[in-house]
Amino acid sequence: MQEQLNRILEEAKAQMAKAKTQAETDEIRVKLLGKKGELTQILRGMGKLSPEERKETGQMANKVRSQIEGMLNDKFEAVKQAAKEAQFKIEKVDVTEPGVARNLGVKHPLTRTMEEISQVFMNMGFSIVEGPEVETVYNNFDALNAGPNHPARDMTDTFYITEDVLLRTQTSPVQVRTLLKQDPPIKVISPGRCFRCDTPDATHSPMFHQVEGLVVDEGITMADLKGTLDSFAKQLFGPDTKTKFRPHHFPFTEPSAEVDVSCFKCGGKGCRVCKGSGWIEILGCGMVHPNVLKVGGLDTEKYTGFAFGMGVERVAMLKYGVDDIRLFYENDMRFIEQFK
Ligand code: 2NM
Repeated sequence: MQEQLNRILEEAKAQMAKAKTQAETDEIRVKLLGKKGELTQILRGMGKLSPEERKETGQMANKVRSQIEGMLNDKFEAVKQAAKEAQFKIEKVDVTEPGVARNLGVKHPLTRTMEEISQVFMNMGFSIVEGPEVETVYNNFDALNAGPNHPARDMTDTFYITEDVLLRTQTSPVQVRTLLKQDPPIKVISPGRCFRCDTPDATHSPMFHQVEGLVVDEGITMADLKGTLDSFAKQLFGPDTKTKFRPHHFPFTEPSAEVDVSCFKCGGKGCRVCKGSGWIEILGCGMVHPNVLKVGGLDTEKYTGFAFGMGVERVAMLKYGVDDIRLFYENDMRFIEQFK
């Protein structure tokens, strides 16, 4: 029986050396020490022994048992530690590995330009107003002092939906709505889509974008107009930008002007962008015509105002050196992704 015990102890040592996982050590524990385990069987068979033998064998069996238990516990801890270290190895973060490049989207160049223009005016205290792209003929033409025979009303220039409803040809009807709704002081810009019956080419598109502005209060003068637009040009094109106001004509303003900025590419010396002149036409403007102010029910002796408008595509083409307006609408990612 003592021999058997020694054999069990040797076997336990051998098996334990092979065990690699917690499950394997548990298996050994059950096989040797469990209810039906080898050691348990031996202890059960001790009843048949003489009292002396029983005492001696009992002591030995207990010693073997506690030896095996000690070994099992050591092994269990060692295997547990090894498993933990293996897990740490798998989970290790190598901070020197290169990152995964994420392909981020970009804002469309027109959205970006429109936002840049809007931001400059917001910084100067303008609010943004929006209105419908489908407008009344009244808001788009009559209220803006375009006489009944004004050429802009022509069927061939304007998308009419009915006799009284059209796709707006500019965003100024939004300002008419503002005049009808709000008392001075008024200081708004209206960015948005416009539509004109044009055949597409490098500089024309039947759908395009504008940002127009309107300021109305007591004592607004041409000096406010010039100061505001000169500051705008410097903020959008750089602090060295100069402006030039040339007389022009619009039905809704009197006097009216077109504004040129000194070429931001060559600084005024003359290049391809400014076609050698050193100047680039950027917007139209003027003092709001009394007939337009009257639409808002304003006393034209008390209130005056200025207004302006610019094409977003034109600004974007100049700023980013785009030579064909149609590129903005083709959604070719090779074009759009260049504006990162
Ligand atoms: C332009 C040029 C000049 C303009 C006028 C108005 C309104 F509604 F106040 F009459 N809004 N925008 C205006 C004036 C627009 O675009 C080239």
